[in-house]
Amino acid sequence: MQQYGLENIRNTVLLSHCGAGKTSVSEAILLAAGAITRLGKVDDGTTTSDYDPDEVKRKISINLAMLPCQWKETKINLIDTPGYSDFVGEVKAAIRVSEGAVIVVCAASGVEVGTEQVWAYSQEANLPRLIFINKMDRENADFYKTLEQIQSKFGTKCIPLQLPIGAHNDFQGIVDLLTMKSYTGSPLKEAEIPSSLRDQASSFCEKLVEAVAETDDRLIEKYLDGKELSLEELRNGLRQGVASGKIVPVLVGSAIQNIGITSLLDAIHGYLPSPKEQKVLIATDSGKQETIEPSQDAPLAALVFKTSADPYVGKLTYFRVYIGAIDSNSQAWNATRSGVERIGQLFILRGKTQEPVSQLGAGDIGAVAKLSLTNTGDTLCSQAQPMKIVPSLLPKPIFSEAVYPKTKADLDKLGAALSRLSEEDPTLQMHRDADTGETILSGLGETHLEVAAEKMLRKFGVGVRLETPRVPYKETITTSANAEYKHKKQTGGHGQYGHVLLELEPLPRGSAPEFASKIVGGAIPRNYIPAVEKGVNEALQGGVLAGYPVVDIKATVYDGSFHPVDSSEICFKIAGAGAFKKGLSQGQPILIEPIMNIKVTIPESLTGDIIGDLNTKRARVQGMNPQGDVNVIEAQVPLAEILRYAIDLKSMTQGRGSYTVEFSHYEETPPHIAQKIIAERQAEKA
Ligand SMILES: Nc1nc2c(ncn2[C@@H]2O[C@H](COP(=O)(O)OP(=O)(O)OP(=O)(O)O)[C@@H](O)[C@H]2O)c(=O)[nH]1
Ligand SMILES: [Mg+2]
Repeated sequence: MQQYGLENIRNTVLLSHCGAGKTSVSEAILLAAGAITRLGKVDDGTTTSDYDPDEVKRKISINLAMLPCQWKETKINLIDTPGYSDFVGEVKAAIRVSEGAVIVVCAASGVEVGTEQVWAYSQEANLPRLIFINKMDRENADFYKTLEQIQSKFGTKCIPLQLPIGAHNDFQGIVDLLTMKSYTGSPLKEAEIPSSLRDQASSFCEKLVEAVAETDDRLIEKYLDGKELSLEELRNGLRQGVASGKIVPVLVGSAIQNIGITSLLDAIHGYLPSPKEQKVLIATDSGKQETIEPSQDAPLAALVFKTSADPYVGKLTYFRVYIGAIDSNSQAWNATRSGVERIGQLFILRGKTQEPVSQLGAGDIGAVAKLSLTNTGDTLCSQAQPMKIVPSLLPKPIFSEAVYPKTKADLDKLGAALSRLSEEDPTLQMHRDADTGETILSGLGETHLEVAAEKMLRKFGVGVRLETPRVPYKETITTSANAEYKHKKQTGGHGQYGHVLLELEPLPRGSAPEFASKIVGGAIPRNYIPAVEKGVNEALQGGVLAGYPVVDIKATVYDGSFHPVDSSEICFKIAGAGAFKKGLSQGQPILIEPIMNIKVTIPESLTGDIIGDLNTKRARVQGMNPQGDVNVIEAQVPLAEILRYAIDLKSMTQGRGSYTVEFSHYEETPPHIAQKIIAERQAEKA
């Protein structure tokens, strides 16, 4: 097995809007580098990357996939990611462990919402990047129009390294602007630059040389003196320009026709940085972050960035080594959980293929099965020199559905399956809603949860139905009321007797229920008062309107009577509950509903539409904060109106919007809406 030095590795993430061709590009790269012998196709479900049955079925990527290959003396750990926004957790994890990115743009669709999003993520992560304009063979493919969009969105630092020769059916190859050589055919062969492209190529070449010269004082001096820069100077300058983010080279090709793939490999190898050039970001004990130098000859530090739950192998842990090396059949210290972890056989993954290795060194990425203690985000290191590498920040769940098991057997396995699922995908969370009794699964969108449900069936054999969660309505009163209830029964010998007078008062929203006794002079003997309270507490569980829990209320027992023989605790409990229910009916009861604070981030130009829609959802808009070309709208809105907001917002903004939501308080449900809810509940009960 070959070990790679830090400078001979490129951890490279493929990013794009969904469907721009990341997976197809990755497959073409693996073939070009000799890692596979047959080119798989997304549409046939035969790619190395999209091997998961959910991916094959939907013809989209859902999980990040490791796709290592060797190019020249360098190991390229290509990471394919999903473009669909529900799976952004995978994208963020892949970005975290990469030093460079290739952003794939479709030559026919140009810059799309997802392109802007992944650009922003790689910007946030300070990730040096290349752009690959793919699908030049497609009808409507337009290199120059796409380039113009790229430059107007992301700046003129995005500068072509190549020009396409022909397009659509007639896409033949590329002109390399650094060498001013042209390559056509598959595999590419050197050819003359077509005469029709010569002027164009010279002018783009000049722009490229100027951009490269500007990255370095020595180069710009030479350039301004009118001296020619050597190819080596240009390549070094370009490499530095990419590393510092001053230049983003634009390449072009077609994954399906295998054009431009080897020059993309050359560019990843030649211009993207290696792990040696990326500092390691660690969290200090005081909660701050600092960076340290990567190194091969120091005690181990590796970050776990993904866990997958496999029904056969069990838990599979993906990690990237930053410092030192990790060995098969060894031990490591989990600094995040302060415990020793036994490390079994190490693997290199290529899609679903696992290749055993005895050691993985700094900069490299691998996997290990059946760790007991370790979760995504943890650092494995040496106990003598513990440290915590900063993991990727995960997006918070925004879309929830209630999970109902299909059968009794499914119910028994549900809890375990859900917890393994959220272990595998930390952007999935689950909890039990104590008010509605439902098990709630939350994630990043509808597709995310659908895929989770399918996975649950396929991997753990648990069948579930997903439904829109119930709203935890509550009931309360609006005026004080006095109520009396006498429980009296004479049956044969021993009778039953309990008699309670209660005063009910509304309390401010969010109060805990209160109970008090003002009994003096023994109208009810003291030992029966707790029984009255028990009765009240039971009656609190379901109100008189629609059986929702009763809140924000104080009950005071102030009078009553008893019978020396027939009274008992149970009689006073019944009387307490009876008086409470009567009092509720008399206290002008209302339904109250949860109100949420919502923060919606959208492109400025859509502000009117989004506010208009929020108004139809009974929202109160509380503020707007324009930030650049986006607007952040803050509002309060009833939970009942935004149960499917993730879907609404996606369609209103074509995926450009995002939001966060949190509980604020309870408020009265408007009467005409309350009537409907009450009628529905009654129908349900009947
Ligand atoms: N004509 C043409 N079609 C392509 C090319 N590259 C990809 N496609 C097609 O575009 C579609 C999407 O390709 P994928 O490789 O799955 O794109 P992706 O970016 O991985 O998609 P997600 O994983 O869903 O984000 C498939 O039907 C591919 O066959 C190309 O160079 N030319
Ligand atoms: Mg894909």
